[in-house]
Amino acid sequence: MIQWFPGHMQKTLKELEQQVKIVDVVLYILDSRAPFSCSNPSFEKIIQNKPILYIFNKYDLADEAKTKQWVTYFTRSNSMVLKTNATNGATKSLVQNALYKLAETKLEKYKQKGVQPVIRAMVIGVPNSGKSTLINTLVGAGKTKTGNIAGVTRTTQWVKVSEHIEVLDTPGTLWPSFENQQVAQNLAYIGSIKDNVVDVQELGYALFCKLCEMYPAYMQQRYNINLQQERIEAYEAVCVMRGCLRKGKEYDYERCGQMILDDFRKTRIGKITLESVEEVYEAK
Ligand SMILES: Nc1nc2c(ncn2[C@@H]2O[C@H](COP(=O)(O)OP(=O)(O)OP(=O)(O)O)[C@@H](O)[C@H]2O)c(=O)[nH]1
Ligand SMILES: [Mg+2]
Repeated sequence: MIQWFPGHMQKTLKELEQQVKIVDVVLYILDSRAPFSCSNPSFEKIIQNKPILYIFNKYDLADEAKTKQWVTYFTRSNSMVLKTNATNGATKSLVQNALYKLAETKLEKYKQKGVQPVIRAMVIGVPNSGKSTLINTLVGAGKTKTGNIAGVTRTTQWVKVSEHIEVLDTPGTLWPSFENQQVAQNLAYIGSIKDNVVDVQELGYALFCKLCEMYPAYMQQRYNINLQQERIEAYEAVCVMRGCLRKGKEYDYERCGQMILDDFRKTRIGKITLESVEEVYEAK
């Protein structure tokens, strides 16, 4: 069972409920590799009827065809969807333009008075999805701390992007319990749940099995495996080929598991999306 809901997340959710009252737009960051799993049920109550800018971030790491389907799935009224690589400078104008579009009513109202108002946006999303990176790109400077592990940002922070845009950076938040452990696993695969609260050996093997089903050609190419074999045998063959062995030639499942996770996260296996729209519809 994967479970991770530290105190600072609970505190953040409470704070978001307050901050949302003064924002014009909610910037909802999703990791393109698992956009459904990144949808936090706790956010629904918080967002209420504020306009939403869904950001499909890290789309440079994801399966393009599946991202397209997910974008359609998330397109709804009073919202916009953008695909981004938050580390890329070109993202700045894309996001700014979308913010202005979503805050059109406010802009119009103030225009009549002859002033340009400040647009306030709140950035929310699961840990490690790229919230702080996106803000730094919008500002064009390292205003917030970023890092490739879950839980880097610990407190909320308003950041001035320009004279007319302010954004709130927030700590990545999850929810009190995962009803669906597949969702929890997907979040762990993409690094939104810290590796030290999961069993890396189990997680790595589960990812191996999942990818053999979803992306057999990529797996064959990367690890030269025989997909006709039992999964565990194929996995042990990878342990041997990659030198993941302990003394006495025992399989080092943990090291192999970590390697699979790293390979996936660094797109060495390929550009992968862990869930499909069809799956979600079938589950409904
Ligand atoms: N390839 C790629 N990497 C990205 C992208 N956006 C962010 N990253 C990387 O993802 C990691 C996490 O980014 P952060 O901005 O710290 O994530 P966060 O959502 O603020 O995380 P928390 O503060 O823990 O909630 C960093 O190593 C970033 O460089 C992207 O679009 N593409
Ligand atoms: Mg952060």
